[in-house]
Amino acid sequence: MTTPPVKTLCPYCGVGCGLEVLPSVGETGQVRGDRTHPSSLGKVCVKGATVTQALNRDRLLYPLRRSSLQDPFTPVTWDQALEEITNRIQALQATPESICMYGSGQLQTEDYYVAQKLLKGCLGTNNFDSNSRLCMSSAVAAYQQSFGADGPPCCYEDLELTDYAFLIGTNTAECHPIIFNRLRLHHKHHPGTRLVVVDPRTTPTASAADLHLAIKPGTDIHLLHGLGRLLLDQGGANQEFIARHTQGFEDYLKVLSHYPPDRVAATCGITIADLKQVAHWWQTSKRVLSLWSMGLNQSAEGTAKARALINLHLLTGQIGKPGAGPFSLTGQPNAMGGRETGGLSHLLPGYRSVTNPQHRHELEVAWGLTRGQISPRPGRDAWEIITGLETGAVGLLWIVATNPLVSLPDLERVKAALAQSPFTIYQEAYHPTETAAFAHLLLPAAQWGEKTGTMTNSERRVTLCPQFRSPPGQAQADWRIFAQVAHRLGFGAQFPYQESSQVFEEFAALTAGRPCDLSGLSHRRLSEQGPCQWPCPPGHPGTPRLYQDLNFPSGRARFSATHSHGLAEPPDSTYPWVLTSGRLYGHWHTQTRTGRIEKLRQMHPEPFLEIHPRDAAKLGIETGDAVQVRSRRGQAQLPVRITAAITPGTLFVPMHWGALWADQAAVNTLTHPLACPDSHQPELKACAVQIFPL
Ligand SMILES: Nc1nc2c(c(=O)[nH]1)N[C@H]1C(S)=C(S)[C@@H](COP(=O)(O)OP(=O)(O)OC[C@H]3O[C@@H](n4cnc5c(=O)[nH]c(N)nc54)[C@H](O)[C@@H]3O)O[C@H]1N2
Ligand SMILES: Nc1nc2c(c(=O)[nH]1)N[C@H]1C(S)=C(S)[C@@H](COP(=O)(O)OP(=O)(O)OC[C@H]3O[C@@H](n4cnc5c(=O)[nH]c(N)nc54)[C@H](O)[C@@H]3O)O[C@H]1N2
Ligand code: SF4
Ligand SMILES: [Mo]
Repeated sequence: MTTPPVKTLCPYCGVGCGLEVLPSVGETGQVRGDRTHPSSLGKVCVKGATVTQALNRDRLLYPLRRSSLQDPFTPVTWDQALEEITNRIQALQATPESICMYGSGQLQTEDYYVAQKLLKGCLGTNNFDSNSRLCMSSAVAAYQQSFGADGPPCCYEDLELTDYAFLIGTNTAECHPIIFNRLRLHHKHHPGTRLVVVDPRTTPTASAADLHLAIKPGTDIHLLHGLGRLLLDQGGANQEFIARHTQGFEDYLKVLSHYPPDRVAATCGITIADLKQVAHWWQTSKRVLSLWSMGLNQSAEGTAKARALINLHLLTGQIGKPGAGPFSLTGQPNAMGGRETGGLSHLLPGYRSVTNPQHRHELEVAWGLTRGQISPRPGRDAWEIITGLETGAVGLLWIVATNPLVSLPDLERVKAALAQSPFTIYQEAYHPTETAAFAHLLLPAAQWGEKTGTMTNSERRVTLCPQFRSPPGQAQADWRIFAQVAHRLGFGAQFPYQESSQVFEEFAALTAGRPCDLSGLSHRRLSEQGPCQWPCPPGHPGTPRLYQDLNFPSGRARFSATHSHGLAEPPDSTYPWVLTSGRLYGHWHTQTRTGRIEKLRQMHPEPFLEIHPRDAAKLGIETGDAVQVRSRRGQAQLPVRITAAITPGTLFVPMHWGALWADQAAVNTLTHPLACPDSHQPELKACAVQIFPL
C-alpha cells in the first residue's frame, strides 16, 4: 500500500510552488506539482522536481565540537552542546550586544519567530540579522518609504492580466521559472501584450522580450528617471491620481528635469529610440506590471533604484488594480516569512520596528517581559556582525541556515574575521559546507520535510509544509533548538511549545491589525483549506492585492526624489572591468543541495567567466582559456566563456561555486561590502576588476 501524497511547498525559490510528495516512492520520495496550489497550478521546475534526491546525502547527523579552528571536530551529545551554549550566553548576558545570530530566508516562520523572541525579547539584543540583508532589504525599505509599509502589493494572477510587463534586474526565466512560465504563456497568447527586460546581460529572460535594454550596470536610476521624464513630457502622467493619492510630486519633478532622453540614453548605453519605445508602451498600456529582483536590490543605491521604479507607477496611477503594480520578486522560499516575523536587525514581529516605542511595548506585554527589555537600537546588520568580530565587540556568533563563507561579500575579510571569533555556532542540515570550517560547534538541523512549519511566497501566500520523514541521526527542528536553549537560560515560561502549531498560533495572534495580518490562519486551517494570502483576519478568505482602495498605510503614497550616484566602485584605469554575478537555472546558491544531485551537476558542471567577443579578442583569449580575475580584495581563476550575451566591458560569474565545489572560483573573494545607506544591502552586483590570461 502506498501512503497518500503530502501537499507542501517547494523549499527553493520564492515562487513557492505547491508540491505533492510521495514519501514512500524510492529511497527518499518522489515529487510532482500540486495542481490545487493556486500559485503554481501543478507546475514545477527542475529544482523542485529533484529536491528529494539530496535529502539523504552528506547530512550533518549529530552535534560536533572543537576548541579551536585548528582542531578536528569530535562528537558531543545534545546535552553537552546545549549546556555549552547556555553557559556561554550566560557569561555574556551582561553585555547582550556581544551576542549575534545570523539567520536565513530558508528558515520556516516558526523558526524565525522563536529566534526573535529569544534574542530581541529575552536576551535584549536586536543582533538578529539574516541573509535577506543581501537579498530583499532594499525592497523592504523601498516599500516602507513609498507606501508606509512593506509588502508586495501584487499577485501572480496579475501576470495573466497585464498588458505590459516591465522586468528590470531580474532573470526571471532562470530564477523564478514558474512565474516566468505564466508570464510567457500570457504574452504568447495575447498579441499586443508587451514584455520589456532591462539587464546588462542577454539572459534567457531578455531573449524572450519584445525589447531588451542592455543597460550598463548601475545606470537603472538614469533609465527610470529618463522614462519618467518622457512620460511626463508626452502627457502620460495621471494628474488625478497624483493629486489625490500621492505626495512629493514637486520634488520628483525637479529631479526629472535633470534626465533628458539624450543624456539618459548615452549614460545607459542604449538608443533614444528604444527609450522612447519603452515609455510609449508604458503610456499606452492599460495595465502595467513591473517585476524586479537583485539587479535593483543588490546595489549601494538599491532602495533609491526600487523607489525610482515605484515612482513610475505613481506617476501613471498603475497600482491598486488587477494586472498592475510594482512587484518585487522574493528570492528564498520564506523571505516573506522572515519579514513578517521581523527577521532583520531593525524589525520586530508583525511588521513592527525596534525604534517604535509603541511596537516594543506591545511585544513586551505579549512576551511577558519587563518594560524596556527590548532595545530601542537597531542591532548589527550582516556586515556589522563581521566588523564586530574584527573589533572584538562580538563574543558569540550563531549562524543558522546560511553559508556566509560563500555568500557574503569580501570573503578574505570575512574569513579573517571568523578566524578571530571567540565562539561560532553553526546550525546546518549538511556537512561539510564552507562555513563549517570556521565554526566551533556544529548543530544538526532538520530541514524541509523533517519538521512542520509554514512559509510565505512572493505573492503573500502562506503554505503549510508538513513533516513527512524523520530527521536523520539526531537532527532537530531549528525552533526546538532555540526553545531548548531558552529553557536552559530560565525562560521556560515564555517557550511552552510542544508543537510548531502552537508557535504559529502565538505569532499569528501578534499580527492582528498589522499590515501582514495573518491572525485568521492556523496550521489546522492551512491544512484543511489550503494556502492563503494575507492580510487574512479571522473568517477572511485572504487578499490577492493590496491597496485596491488606494488608501496606503502612509495615507498618500510618496514619490522619492533621489539622483543617481552610480556604482560604489566604478571601473577606472587600474581596474577597468565591471564584474557582476548571479544565478543559473539548475543550481541553488552555494550548492549544498543541488551540488549533490547528479542531474543538476551535469547541467552546470563548472564555474565560468562570461566576456564579450570584442573584449576577448582584445585580450587574445578563447573560450575555455583560464583567466585570473583580480579586485582590490582578492582573486579568482576561471575558464572563459565568450558570448555576445554580455555588454562589452562587463563580466559575469555565477555565484554558485564556493571553495568546496571548485578551486579559487568564488566570486565573493572579489566583491566589496559597500552598501545602500537606507537598506544596508551590499552592492553584490558590481565591483571593479582586472583580468589576466593565465
Ligand atoms: N536557479 C536559481 N533560482 C533562484 C536562486 C538560485 O540560487 N538559483 N536563488 C533565489 C534567490 S535567493 C534570489 S534573491 C533570486 C534572484 O533572482 P534574480 O535577481 O533574477 O537573479 P540574479 O541572477 O542574481 O540577478 C538578476 C539579474 O540582474 C542583472 N544585473 C546585474 N547588474 C544589474 C544592474 O545594474 N541593473 C540591472 N537592471 N540588472 C543588473 C544580472 O545580469 C542578472 O541577470 O533567485 C531565486 N531563485
Ligand atoms: N556575489 C553574490 N553573492 C550573493 C548573491 C549574488 O547574487 N551575488 N546573492 C545573495 C543572496 S540574494 C542570497 S539569498 C544569499 C544566499 O546565500 P546562502 O544563504 O549562503 O546560500 P544557501 O546555499 O542557500 O545556504 C543555505 C544553507 O541552509 C541550509 N539549510 C537548508 N534548510 C535548512 C533548515 O531548515 N535549517 C537549517 N539550520 N539549515 C538549513 C542549507 O543546507 C544551506 O547550507 O547569497 C547572497 N550572495
Ligand atoms: S520555480 Fe521555484 S518554487 Fe517552483 S519548483 Fe522551481 S525552485 Fe521550486
Ligand atoms: Mo536571495
